[in-house]
Amino acid sequence: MATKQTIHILGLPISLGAGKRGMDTGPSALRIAGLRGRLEALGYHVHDEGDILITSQEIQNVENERMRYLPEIKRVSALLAERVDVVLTNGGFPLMLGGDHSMSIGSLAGIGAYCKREGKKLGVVWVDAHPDMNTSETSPSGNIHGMPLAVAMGHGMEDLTSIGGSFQKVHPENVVIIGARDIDQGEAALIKKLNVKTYTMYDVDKIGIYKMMQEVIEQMSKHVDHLHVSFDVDSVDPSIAPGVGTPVSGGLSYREAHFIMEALAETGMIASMDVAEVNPILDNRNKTAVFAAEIVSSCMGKRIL
Ligand SMILES: [Mn+2]
Repeated sequence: MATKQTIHILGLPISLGAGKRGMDTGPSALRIAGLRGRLEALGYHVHDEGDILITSQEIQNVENERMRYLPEIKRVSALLAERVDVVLTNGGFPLMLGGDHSMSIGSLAGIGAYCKREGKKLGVVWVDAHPDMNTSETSPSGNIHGMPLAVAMGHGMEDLTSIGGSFQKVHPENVVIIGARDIDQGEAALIKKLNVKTYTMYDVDKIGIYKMMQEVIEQMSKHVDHLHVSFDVDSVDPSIAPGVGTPVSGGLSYREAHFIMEALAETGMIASMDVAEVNPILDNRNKTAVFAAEIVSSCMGKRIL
């Protein structure tokens, strides 16, 4: 077997972006689910860099109801961005464990900075029940975990869009959202304005997973040379993954989720990954973290045969 890339695990045990507890133990739950061993079994070297420490929610005040916990989220996102950039610059594969989906502000800032410096075109496959395209103006809750994809495309507060450098980290035409079924009004407007390719659950049902992934891969292969997968575990139906930040019924099936990962892995284009919103408080015997660890394995090339 050819020497495989080293996977660098970076944990961001954050739940400030959701404003509720639980996802801050997500990285531990994923490790307990045997993530490292699963990846080593695929032939990878794995370097677990541990977690970035986050100040407890209980000792912070919400200063801005439109952008809850902004100062701490901004601080740790900048730290994560720097570490992701270093891993990529040294030729490693960064695997980010969340934490709520605000984690992707930092990961995409770091990946975007690396790609800009190296002249690479970044593409993002966002697998999620939510498009995470709110801004401080449109968000009904002020929870920042509903904003990371907008931030990565340069929309939202300068505090966040400037992390990793003040530029658009990913161009909307190189973004695909899969599994969406809970979309706020402001998000729908921004999706239309930016023309972000969005496969809602209606589209998954209508097109079928195989043909849909052919389309996604065709779109990505045209322009992209660094493919990032951001997997929010709530994309999957809560019957499979009950332990998530924001469960929404009517999600992807077990096989649909794996097929998405297997099809992307086959392209050989995946260069970084986030796993977001594992919430052990709502879970049942760590079933959701085990599922998420299996999804990471599929994304990293595990095949049935
Ligand atoms: Mn999300």
